Amino acid sequence: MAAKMEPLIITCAITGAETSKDKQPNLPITPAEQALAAEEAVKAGASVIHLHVREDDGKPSQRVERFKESIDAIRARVPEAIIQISTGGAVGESIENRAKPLGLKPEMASLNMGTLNFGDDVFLNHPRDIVGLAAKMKEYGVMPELETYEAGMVETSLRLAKVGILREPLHFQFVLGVPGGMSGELGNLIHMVSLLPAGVHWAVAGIGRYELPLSIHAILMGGHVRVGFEDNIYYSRGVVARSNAQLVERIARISREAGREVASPAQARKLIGIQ
Ligand code: KMH
Ligand code: ZN
Repeated sequence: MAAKMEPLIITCAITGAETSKDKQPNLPITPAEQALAAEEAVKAGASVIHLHVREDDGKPSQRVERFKESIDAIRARVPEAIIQISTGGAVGESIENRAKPLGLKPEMASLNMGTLNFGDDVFLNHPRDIVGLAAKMKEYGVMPELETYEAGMVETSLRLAKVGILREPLHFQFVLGVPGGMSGELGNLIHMVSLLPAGVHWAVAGIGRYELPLSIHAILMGGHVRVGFEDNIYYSRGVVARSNAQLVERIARISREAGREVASPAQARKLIGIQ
């Protein structure tokens, strides 16, 4: 690798709202399972845990008490992890419920920067709600991660940042490969990155088969990486992954082999600007 790059921040999206146990039997659902998955992921090299919660029957939930249970369980096992709660929830969740867990004042939360078709559904993010969530995050001292599924959402983010709506420094997550958003072809990632002012941090979450190639490109391009069962349940074609940690461990290994260190949670806090 040519220039020395900053350490790689690996985020692990351990559960998500769409993945089911029938397709991925190792999906962590309960707070205890999520805590174990988070601990294993952090040991394997993750520093950020992107967190959705489920009820015991597997239904996606935005219940504050459930988030608190999971956060407490994760903290007990792996206090150093950066916990990033989802304000996206599941498609169709009310904006009120999506916002409520921000009251727990996590270090980070996702902030979805626009509306898109999401498979057969519509993932609605009204401009008024984006601004409302951003304001709450500022008020509670929560660092937003800007979830951007196509290039217009990157431009929207920069426009909102210019008028002071977003807490800075900006931290982008390019989510590529959702049917309805931009695909995970390399040209799309390159275009997204080209829109950013110098020095702005970005990561990529490649959905399904895009996860591994986009992660490898991000490692080489100086970006950061998200993996996990929310985005991809396979280790390789047709082979279901054993654990979230298995996916993290591969990324950490590839990064180190390519000469790029993997960030500890403390290093990630500094890079993201939450410390
Ligand atoms: N479940 C997706 C509809 C986020 O966490 O903020 C949205 C999502 C994004 O997962
Ligand atoms: Zn999510």
